[in-house]
Amino acid sequence: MDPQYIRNFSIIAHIDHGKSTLADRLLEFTGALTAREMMAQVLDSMDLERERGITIKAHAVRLNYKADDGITYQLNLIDTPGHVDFTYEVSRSLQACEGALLVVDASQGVEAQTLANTYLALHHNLEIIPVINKIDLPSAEPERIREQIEQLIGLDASGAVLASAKNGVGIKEILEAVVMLVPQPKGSPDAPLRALIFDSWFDPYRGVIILARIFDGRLKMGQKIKLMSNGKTFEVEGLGFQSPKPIPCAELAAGEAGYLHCNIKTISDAKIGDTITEVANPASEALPGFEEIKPMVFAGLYPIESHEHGLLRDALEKLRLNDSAFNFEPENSVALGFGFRCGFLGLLHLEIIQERLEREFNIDLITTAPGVRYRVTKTDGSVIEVENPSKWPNTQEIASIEEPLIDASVITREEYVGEILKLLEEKRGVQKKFEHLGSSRILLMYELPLNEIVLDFYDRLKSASRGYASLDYHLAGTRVSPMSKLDVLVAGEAVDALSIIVHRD
Ligand SMILES: Nc1nc2c(ncn2[C@@H]2O[C@H](COP(=O)(O)OP(=O)(O)OP(=O)(O)O)[C@@H](O)[C@H]2O)c(=O)[nH]1
Ligand SMILES: [Mg+2]
Repeated sequence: MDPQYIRNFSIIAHIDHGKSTLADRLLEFTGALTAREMMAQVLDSMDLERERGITIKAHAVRLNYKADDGITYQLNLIDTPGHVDFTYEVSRSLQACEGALLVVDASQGVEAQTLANTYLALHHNLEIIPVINKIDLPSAEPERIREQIEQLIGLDASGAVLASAKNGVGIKEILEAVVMLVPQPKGSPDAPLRALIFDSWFDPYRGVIILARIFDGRLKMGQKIKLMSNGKTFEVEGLGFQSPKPIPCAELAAGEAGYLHCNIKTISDAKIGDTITEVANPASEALPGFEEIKPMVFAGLYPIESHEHGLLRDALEKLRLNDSAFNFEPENSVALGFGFRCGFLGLLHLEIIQERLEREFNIDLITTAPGVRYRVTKTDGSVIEVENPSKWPNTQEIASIEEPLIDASVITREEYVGEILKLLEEKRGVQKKFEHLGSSRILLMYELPLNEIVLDFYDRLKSASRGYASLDYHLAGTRVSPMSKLDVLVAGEAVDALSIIVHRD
């Protein structure tokens, strides 16, 4: 299709502000799904997503929309997760788009991830269209939220669409805004092929399935393609787009997004962020990829029944195929036997993997206390990274220890600030900013050790604020701290599985 008639956009928001529900309405309105096929948050296809009502993975779909100008546009929409653990999904999705719908709950207003995701979108130079959602709620204050968006984010919200994703209000206005305001994709269908891999997963029958955004050139059935990071070549065996059912097509051209498979057997060959080009007419330069994501939180997973160790390894390998953010290596413990040390993006990610193992693979698990990765400089000058208390060096061998830090922002109401400040101080936080946001809301920015938020921080924050606090954070370097291994003795003997790393204080 002529790029002039293509619009690529993401839906971003704080958790639960209604992204997936809005996606439902857009699918329905454009006729991608009939009322009979429709169910709530239809793009959240994983069982766990449906049960918990949260989005974990980003989902891309193509819609056709006949606009008021009489032209039918191709809209490629990506619904994204709102939880901070999955920010990398948002950031990848944004790189495949020229615009973003910024959904803000009309009663809750701007929250921590609203800000974080807006900054991500601005960083990618996207056109941002504010949508004030849930105006059907009795507590909705759309005009106040409009002011908030202007003051806090600095976006012009005079044209913000007032919507109720639940009741289907404002849907046409949103689609018109997308068509009018989101820029058409740049890039030329006649240039050498460059397609960005922004997601991939493993299908037992077809091998790796890739989701790609075509920036230049054309991707065709039967074409010989090359992955620019490793030079490996493949032949395109399947090509199409999701609508949301997979619909095969013969060609994807510059500006479009879709899926392809080409008999890739190992998921690590189709790296997310890599550029696909054509063997016959290769591009000279790869597209800027993504920052590699690294696990931040580590815990040991052990089967309760020791004979299930092999089963657990198989299950972890399967999960890893579709979740490159997660890693594991074997470890053993005197107390718990054979298990795995696993790395996660955060606590929700840990919880989800654990639940999937128990539910999809039927393995009962023991999980050790989550911890973080430290950089230890030894007295002999060597530097090691330690995320496992059982690998902690002897005190005499340690010269210094660096622990990972995060920059955290908390948005809350004035009346809870006292309690929250107490909590942040107790967690060894250093205040960076204390800002009144108007209408008795406060933004707190703190530098905190990552180690301090992996145990009970969320629960404590929730009870300190009665649920009226939102948190966002990202890694922000390290600092030297007197950390120490704490052993727990049972009947006079140290139990390795109970050891944790703590601050000396
Ligand atoms: N009253 C009302 N409720 C809504 C509206 N839109 C969404 N909701 C409800 O808000 C809750 C969260 O909606 P989702 O669409 O799952 O929100 P989300 O932003 O996709 O959430 P995450 O993907 O977890 O970040 C659900 O219970 C929806 O039914 C609306 O316009 N009005
Ligand atoms: Mg969602």
